[in-house]
Amino acid sequence: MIIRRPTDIRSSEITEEALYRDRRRFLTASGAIIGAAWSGISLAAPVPTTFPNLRKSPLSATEKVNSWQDATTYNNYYEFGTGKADPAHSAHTLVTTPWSIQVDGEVKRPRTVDVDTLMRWSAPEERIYRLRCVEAWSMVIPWVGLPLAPILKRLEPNSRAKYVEFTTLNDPKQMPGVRYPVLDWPYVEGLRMDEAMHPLTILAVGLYGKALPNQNGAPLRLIVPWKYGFKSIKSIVRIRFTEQAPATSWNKAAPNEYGFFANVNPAVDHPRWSQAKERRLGEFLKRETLPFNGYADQVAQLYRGMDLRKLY
Ligand SMILES: Nc1nc2c(c(=O)[nH]1)N[C@H]1C(S)=C(S)[C@@H](COP(=O)(O)O)O[C@H]1N2
Ligand SMILES: [Mo]
Repeated sequence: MIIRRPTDIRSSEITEEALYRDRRRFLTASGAIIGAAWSGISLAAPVPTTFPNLRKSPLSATEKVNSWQDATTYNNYYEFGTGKADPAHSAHTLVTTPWSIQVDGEVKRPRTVDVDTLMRWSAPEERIYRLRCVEAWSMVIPWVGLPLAPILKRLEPNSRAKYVEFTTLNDPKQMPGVRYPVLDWPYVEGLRMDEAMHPLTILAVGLYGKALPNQNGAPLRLIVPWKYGFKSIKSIVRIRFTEQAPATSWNKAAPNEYGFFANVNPAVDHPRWSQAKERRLGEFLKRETLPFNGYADQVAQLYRGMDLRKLY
């Protein structure tokens, strides 16, 4: 079964969801902005809290999905601490409305776009994707996302644009973790243009049919399902088109461990551990890791002729 009916959801998850819904309701009540958005006035409007009538993408995986609890309480978001539970505890301080994204670099016209504008350009779809962390755990999550390709086209990169760089918000007032020099903040990630334009690449705005919780990268984060999780950058405030490969945070921090491409590759060990197996959250026995996280048929051709042992 791919999507669970409400009757399949354990009571522990319902409690978690109810708390989350209450918090959203509180946020809604505390500002008139959402009302304005629904009445059609663009005030750098927030992402809706639920997405009724979502189109289900045929690009979805057909595996059993992880629980809402797994997806929203076991996170990597170092701006809110390095522990897996830290983001769920601390990310409520992130203010996600209004939210706009600076677009610059190799474009016809540098500009600022808000999330609402992106939502008008491209309808959200539900896509069940695997996310696999370098630390060898994985999850299957029903993301709500906007295909990235049509959005990038609308942003009109020029002919020099060969890469896309993404940057996360860097605000010590909202993000306790950026006071510590764990990474060279802000968090930066990048894709080659053909990777960014691949139909599997999305900008996620939700999961399980609801708006993204802050710990998962609200209001807008990248999901590139064939790459290690660290490429899937959260809470994006800037999209810059570049001629050269952008310098990315994890690559700068430990270039021998984290390459620019970071395609899931069971054949190439991480310097400190094997990549051959992974633990699906909630399962006891490890699984074999699949090349390109199981998306080889769709993406392997992007890397034809490249030595993926060197270009990890
Ligand atoms: N800005 C930012 N984005 C980030 C991270 C981070 O620390 N900061 N962690 C990455 C890593 S290592 C992983 S595995 C995924 C985790 O996404 P999830 O918490 O939604 O499962 O987010 C990625 N995006
Ligand atoms: Mo990760």
